[in-house]
Amino acid sequence: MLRIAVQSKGRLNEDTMALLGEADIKISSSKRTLLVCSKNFPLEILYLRDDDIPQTVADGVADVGIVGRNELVETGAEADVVRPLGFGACRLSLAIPKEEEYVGLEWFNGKKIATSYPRILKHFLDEHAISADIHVITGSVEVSTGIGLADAIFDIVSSGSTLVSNNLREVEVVMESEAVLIGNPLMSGYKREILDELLFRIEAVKSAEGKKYVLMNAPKDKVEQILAVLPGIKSPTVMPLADDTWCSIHTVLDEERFWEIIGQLKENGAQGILIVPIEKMII
Ligand code: PRT
Ligand code: ZN
Repeated sequence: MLRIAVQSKGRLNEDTMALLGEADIKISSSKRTLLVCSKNFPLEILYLRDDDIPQTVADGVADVGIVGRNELVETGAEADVVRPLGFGACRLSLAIPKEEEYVGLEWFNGKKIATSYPRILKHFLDEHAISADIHVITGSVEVSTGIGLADAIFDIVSSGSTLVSNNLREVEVVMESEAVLIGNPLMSGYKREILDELLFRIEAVKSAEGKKYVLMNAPKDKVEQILAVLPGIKSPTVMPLADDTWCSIHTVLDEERFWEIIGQLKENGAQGILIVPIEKMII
């Protein structure tokens, strides 16, 4: 049995549970105790606060965990990053009152900076030989300057709207973060095998993200032009139809380029274009 530590509630919980669900790992949602066993995969789910996940994995109390890279780095816990997961994207930034004139990093010399990430901030300031007073607070960092608690803040930014509504301006991005799958470096061979199976499933889910399966009928004399506009994973599949002047073309398309490509397919005479969602893709 492999034990995974996940955030019990909060920003990463929903995407984490959705990822496990898409990997067909069934977890009873009614029984929200601290530790829940999957019904169809050798996985135990340990629900924790995100702050506790890195150390729990480093100590081997959980074998793997899903947490923001920012938390992993801040705790300094000795856990390996097994795989970035592509959700929970944010950055750790320095922000100052918007009316202040920013002259560069020296602005922070002698200033008081409020943050919940003192370790990452100290490392950054030391690296740039800036001497500032780090004031640690655990919540609502963004109000610190408004109430006179600090001159600047160092906090998580995602859309930036929290900074704007607190009259702050982002001046330095110190670290980019996203949710990562972390693992205990000393995991047994048996647990590693389960982790490999979990990774295989995550890979299949992630490969299918943003992709559509597209089928269309095409006049045979236009197949070459149509194939030229299809990026496809490998070469698209071309199959004969009962009417031998037509054929059927199947391929996989990126959602992002989708409408642009469909337009070109139609111009080249493709008809009956079907777009089908892809659940998993094993490359
Ligand atoms: O209860 P627990 O301790 O488990 O949760 P928590 O309250 O400590 O963390 P939570 O759930 O808020 O965040 C978990 C993780 O999500 C973080 O460690 C980040 O890796 C990631 N993440 C992604 C974010 C954000 N985006 C985010 N926008 N974490 C926090 N925020 C906050 C930020 O602190 C700020 O107050 O949102 C505000 C900024 O958002 P914008 O969009 O206005 O810029
Ligand atoms: Zn937390």
